[in-house]
Amino acid sequence: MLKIKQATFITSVADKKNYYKTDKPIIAIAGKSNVGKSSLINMLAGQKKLARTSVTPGRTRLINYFDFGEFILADLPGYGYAKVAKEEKKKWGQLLEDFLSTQKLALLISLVDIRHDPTSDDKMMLNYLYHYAIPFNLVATKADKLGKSKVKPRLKEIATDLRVGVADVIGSSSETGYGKQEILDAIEKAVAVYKEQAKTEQNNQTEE
Ligand SMILES: Nc1nc2c(ncn2[C@@H]2O[C@H](COP(=O)(O)OP(=O)(O)OP(=O)(O)O)[C@@H](O)[C@H]2O)c(=O)[nH]1
Ligand SMILES: [Mg+2]
Repeated sequence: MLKIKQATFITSVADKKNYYKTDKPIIAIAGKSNVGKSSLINMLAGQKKLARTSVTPGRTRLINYFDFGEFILADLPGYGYAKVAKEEKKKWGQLLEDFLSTQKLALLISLVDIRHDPTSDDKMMLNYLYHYAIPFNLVATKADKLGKSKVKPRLKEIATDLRVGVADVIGSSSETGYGKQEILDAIEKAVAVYKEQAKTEQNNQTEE
């Protein structure tokens, strides 16, 4: 079972020249502004103030990297904030596509708000993931805002809407810690797969 001993902030990056290079597996966190990306990172770290959470969404255009020991977490800028102009949205799309095509990821965790139906941006995100063959999990955030009996049926609805298996959608709450272990389990699996692949690639190279 994966346990986080300590997590530290590494760096903020604005463009692809400076993407963080590491041998450790990288897990990225994506989702629209205000969905709870930074809060989720704090929950996983067991630290309240590791990633800055914001009441006013949609201002950060930076990728923030955190060292979690076994792996690196990348907090991606939020997308789809209603008040952001078209030009801004285009820039965000470019940044995201650059990132997904350049930085090799062990897993991308795509966040949606459990109370809302996935947006066209959420669906575009999934299309990128399929296109670049990036392993992903979906996390439905803010489950504490729903009555307990409503959580499971909502996860199913979200899975159907996004055409993914219901086992790929994890409910979570950064307020109560609900879903934390399930997310860590998904990360642990992805890290193991990533390391296995890296080993195979290395062996292939020595054989050549
Ligand atoms: N009730 C509840 N509130 C949450 C949860 N997660 C996040 N929030 C609140 O939602 C707001 C946005 O959270 P952030 O973690 O800053 O969201 P973000 O996705 O990082 O936002 P950007 O960085 O602006 O894209 C904050 O007021 C959080 O306190 C949750 O699980 N439950
Ligand atoms: Mg944030």
